[in-house]
Amino acid sequence: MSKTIIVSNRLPVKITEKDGEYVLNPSEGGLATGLGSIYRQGYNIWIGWPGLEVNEAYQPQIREQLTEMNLMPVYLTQEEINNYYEGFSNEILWPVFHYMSVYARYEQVYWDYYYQVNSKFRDVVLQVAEPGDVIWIHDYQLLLLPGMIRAEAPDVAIGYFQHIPFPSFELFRLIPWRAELLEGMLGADLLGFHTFDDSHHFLNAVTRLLPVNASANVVMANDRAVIAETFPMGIDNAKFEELSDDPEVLRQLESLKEAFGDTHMVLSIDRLDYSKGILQRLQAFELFLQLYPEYVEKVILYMIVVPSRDTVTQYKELRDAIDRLAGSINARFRTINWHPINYFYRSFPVETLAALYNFADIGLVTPMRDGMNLVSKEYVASRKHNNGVLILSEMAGASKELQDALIVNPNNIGAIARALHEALNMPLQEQTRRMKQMRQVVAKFNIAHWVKLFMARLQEVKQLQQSMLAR
Ligand code: GDG
Repeated sequence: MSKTIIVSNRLPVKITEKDGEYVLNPSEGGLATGLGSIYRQGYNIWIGWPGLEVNEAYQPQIREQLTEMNLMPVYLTQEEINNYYEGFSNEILWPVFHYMSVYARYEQVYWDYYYQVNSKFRDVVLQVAEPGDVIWIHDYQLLLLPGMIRAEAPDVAIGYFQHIPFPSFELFRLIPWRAELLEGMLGADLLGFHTFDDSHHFLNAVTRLLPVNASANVVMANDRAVIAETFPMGIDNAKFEELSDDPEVLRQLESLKEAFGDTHMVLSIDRLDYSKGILQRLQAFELFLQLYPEYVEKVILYMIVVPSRDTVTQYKELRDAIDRLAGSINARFRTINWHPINYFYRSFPVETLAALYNFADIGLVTPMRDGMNLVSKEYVASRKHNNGVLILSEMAGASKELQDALIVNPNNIGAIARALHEALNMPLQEQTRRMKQMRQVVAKFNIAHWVKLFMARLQEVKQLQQSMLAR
């Protein structure tokens, strides 16, 4: 019987280690939930790195525990983590794909490890893959994997989905190993991206860098038709709707009402990353207070930055710059009873996030570049009274779907400041009209829908190829 194999850099599990004891907990991210309907069934399986270096003596024991959860580990050494993950993935692909190529460091050793670790993933996949199986690979850490598997198992169906943007050719061409990366991707039968622009950029790069023929969204690679298409990812909408009525969320919502009363809350939630536009957002909020001083003591910016990669110099510098700017804005505008920015550098339980999504009058999401951006959709899904305003960057994939947000260019500080003013003055009727439209989109194109669509299309593409071969 054929099965489905999901492959991603990280397994959907959190492993913590204390005094040599390892504790495993399933992670609750949207992707893990969405793909749960697949990998938990029958012989299906999810392959990936457990997220930390596991002492060799404990590897068999953890493997056993993971097997019970239909998960299969790819163990990585510290050197592999440093060079394949921190290095090639996060210091080359991440910045270039987010249009921040000045941050890229094209080290040969990064490439060597990227190749080595992708081969390691291939070996683990091949231990379990059989003819007729469907393999779904996720994201930029594994660009070589489709090609590596195809070389050894020509008949399996391979899908690949990219969660981050695919940059324009002028950016992509900068990467020394650009052709090898594209050849790796073309091992898939179906390549999925969040937006039309991403798939278009991919197709453009392929036709300009490789000797292949392409027509519309079909690339002919070694007599195999490879299809690139758009699958905008959704969220677990039902979960956020349910959270809005959860007793713990309602309790926290009451506390927020007590603490902030009639003060308008502008909410911003991101991982620490230079692609998220956090400094520009702070500058815009400062300009807003300067342009519209009548809002002093009437508005706060509630800003959560979730720690990430902060041992890397650029991230540490960004964190310091955010600390300084938030501090200086608070020092400049604060009064005895009020300070304009509540800034947190840590993560919170999802119940707290849900309470904030419910409470905040404005969701402010202004990344410089973002594959999709799920926070914007979670804010919308949580607005059960159909009020509130979303301000959204045109550089986030989500802006293609959430067209009733106030759409801004995140580099235009003045435009963000004016959008804040417009949002605060938007009549309730207008808020409701916009929010209802967006809620319909988020509810319909949810994560389960996305998974179903991608899997169905992959089956279709595979059948199409087989019928072409039979002719
Ligand atoms: C990549 C792409 C694309 C945040 N803070 C806390 C917390 N979160 C959760 C949010 C949301 C998720 O993390 C962040 O998702 P994003 O989509 O905004 O961003 P990335 O992590 O960069 O994800 C992105 C995505 O892949 C999917 O394809 O949209 O463009 O970069 O779900 O709720 N969760 C909890 N506490 C926090 O403090 N529990």
